[in-house]
Amino acid sequence: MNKHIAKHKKFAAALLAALLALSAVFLFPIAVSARTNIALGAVIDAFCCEIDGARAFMLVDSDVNFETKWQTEIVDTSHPGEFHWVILDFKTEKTFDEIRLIKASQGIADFGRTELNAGGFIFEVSADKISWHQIISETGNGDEVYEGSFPPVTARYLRLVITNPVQNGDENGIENQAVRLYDLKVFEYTPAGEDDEGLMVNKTPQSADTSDALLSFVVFFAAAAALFVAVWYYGRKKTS
Ligand SMILES: [Ca+2]
Repeated sequence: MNKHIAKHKKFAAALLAALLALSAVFLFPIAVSARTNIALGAVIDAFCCEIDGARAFMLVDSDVNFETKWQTEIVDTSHPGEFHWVILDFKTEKTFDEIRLIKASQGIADFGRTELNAGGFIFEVSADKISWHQIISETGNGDEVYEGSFPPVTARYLRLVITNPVQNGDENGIENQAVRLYDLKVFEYTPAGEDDEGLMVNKTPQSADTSDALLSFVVFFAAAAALFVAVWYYGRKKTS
């Protein structure tokens, strides 16, 4: 066999393997992000507090570019000493196991201002809005996008309590600062092995996640095309 052809065959096989590996890396987040965000269909049942133009419901509107946020007063004189909180009502019992919270520094108006990111917060679930069961409790959390997973829970109501609205605030909430949160996603539990079926039947709008997935696709194909052209050009130069 021609030495050049054999060499190219080997190279093509290696390239194919590399592309497959890249596909796995880029396609995996797409499969994950296609999970149903039940916060999108939920309503804000009650809250404390909000300001004009940054209402509590804007926390769960799933706006693609993180332009809308839930913001509270800096000093809340109407509720002295009280933490800020929101209650989501899924309207029926839902089973979920993951939460994603987009904090201030990821939003359009507060972009990069990490000092405004909530450092302390609690998530609780309830069937009746009377007795609450804590599923997440964070203090001193420095994430710009917080992702929390937990064993699947089934509940109709989810309460988010902000114990420290900023990075350097008082964990007891005494030093009352403004809450600034752009988005909250709650992912419905998908039993293992049913992912593919879930993808097929999931018709819930997933605006932000779908655009992320699309971007991943575009980046992947651009990178693959660039790599292919570079290899082709290199091979051509070598054989000529
Ligand atoms: Ca929003």
